[in-house]
Amino acid sequence: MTSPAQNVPRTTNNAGIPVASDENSLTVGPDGPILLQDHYLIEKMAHFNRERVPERVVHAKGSGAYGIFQVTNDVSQFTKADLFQPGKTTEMLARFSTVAGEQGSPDTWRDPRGFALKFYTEHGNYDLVGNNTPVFFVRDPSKFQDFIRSQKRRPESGIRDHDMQWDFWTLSPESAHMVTWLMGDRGIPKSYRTMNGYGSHTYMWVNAGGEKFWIKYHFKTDQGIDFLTQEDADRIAGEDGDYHRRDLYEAIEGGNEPSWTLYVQVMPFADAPDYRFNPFDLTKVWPHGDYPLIEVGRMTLNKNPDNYFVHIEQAAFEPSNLVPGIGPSPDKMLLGRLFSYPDTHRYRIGPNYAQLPPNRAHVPVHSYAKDGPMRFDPARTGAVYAPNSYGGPAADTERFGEAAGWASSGEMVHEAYTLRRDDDDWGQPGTMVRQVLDDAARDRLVSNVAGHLRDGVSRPVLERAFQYWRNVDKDLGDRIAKSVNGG
Ligand code: HDE
Repeated sequence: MTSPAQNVPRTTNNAGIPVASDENSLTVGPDGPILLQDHYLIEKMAHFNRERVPERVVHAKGSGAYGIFQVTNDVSQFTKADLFQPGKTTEMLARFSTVAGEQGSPDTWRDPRGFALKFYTEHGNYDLVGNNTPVFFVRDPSKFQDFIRSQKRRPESGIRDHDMQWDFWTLSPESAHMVTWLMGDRGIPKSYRTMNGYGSHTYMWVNAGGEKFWIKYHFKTDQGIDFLTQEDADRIAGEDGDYHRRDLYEAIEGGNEPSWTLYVQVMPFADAPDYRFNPFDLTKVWPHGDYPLIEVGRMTLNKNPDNYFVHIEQAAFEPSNLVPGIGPSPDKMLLGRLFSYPDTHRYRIGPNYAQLPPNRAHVPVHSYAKDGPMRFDPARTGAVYAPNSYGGPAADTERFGEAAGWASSGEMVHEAYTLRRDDDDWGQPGTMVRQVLDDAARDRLVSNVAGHLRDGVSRPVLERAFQYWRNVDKDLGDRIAKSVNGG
């Protein structure tokens, strides 16, 4: 038996009771059987077996930090949300992630990146759960699960498969805009610090007078956009799987605090019905010529979490956390997400997830929820039901109707959005290829797509993929086909 080390606390079990050994279990004689009454050994084994919560079904690998959001411009004419009022500073949490990879997957795989934000406002938590792309692959929540399965692993082998990916994409032309982003430079950011973030969906803002606007969020990196080539990303994936996580952590640790400037595009409420394409379709961007960027403020990440699991793994973002002055739009994807996120948190973390440090509001919570697994904030004392005559909280009836904010009517149908004049799937990605990308970026796009297609995509999916790209841009499609066919 060694004598206890000096100047360190004595190990205890989880109940705070000092334990007799850090290294040896309790046995009958040094060689003898282990005794069931070694409750410390049993506690260690049992707790270890329960050390994980299920990883996120998408966006499993991530990194995050705390920070602040400071308003730099007066947008109070568009929203009454307290975090966007002039002079305001609000504490916040950000989590960036890849999408398809698991917790241990390399940071530099080609993938969209999550850009999830939680603002601890005076009216509770406002979550803006976006990506580093302003658009998405599908426009109906019913296609999301199928889409994700096509990007993940084959059922029989557990191996990722480009054939599945292109099969789904080429059968879903609405994906073309997002796939053009994904296969271009933005598909592998150099670091989380050098990518933009987008709310992606259209949201509704409401000002103090009750006037409504449609808006889109753009967080532009103040570090400047930067990307990795496919070759560099492949090499780094082998050398340092945590390349982006390390970069973010070390930058903040070294006082090099990354920041993003927030802009919004604002569409007058009345413009939506007659706009030339559906302004709620998540596969489309709003041209800046129609709706220019308006500066709102700056977010700065200045504090690493002191425990990754507690603050980042257990962080629970939910698009349904909308505060007064901000509401959903009729975007079907957004409406689907309003259900999905709290549902996944209840399963993944537990029904009392909102009490955990990253998720708890920074203002008093007057909810009538009580009890349940792992409850540690006592439920309210006094009345635990409403209505009551004993001073329990009462709803803010002035908010009645605000959350919806728009009207709709019609038969119940399983149908896609009604098409408008410019509602085609190929126009915007084509414009991006021809007018936004320069020659070098176009060359990399051809090379990235051709490399991806060469890796396990079979005919006829391959032929469909060539046509898909010809639909985006004839010349681009021809170049991709030539490169893959070795012509
Ligand atoms: Fe998500 N998504 N998603 N998503 N998503 C999740 O929530 C889902 C979508 C995004 O750092 C899950 O906590 C559905 C669009 C981010 O913790 C899950 C649909 C955008 C994160 C879920 C979408 C996103 C998630 C997995 C289609 C960008 C990570 C675990 C209707 C605008 C947040 C979890 C973090 C995570 C569902 C589409 C962004 C399963 C059903 C579009 C950044 O609930």
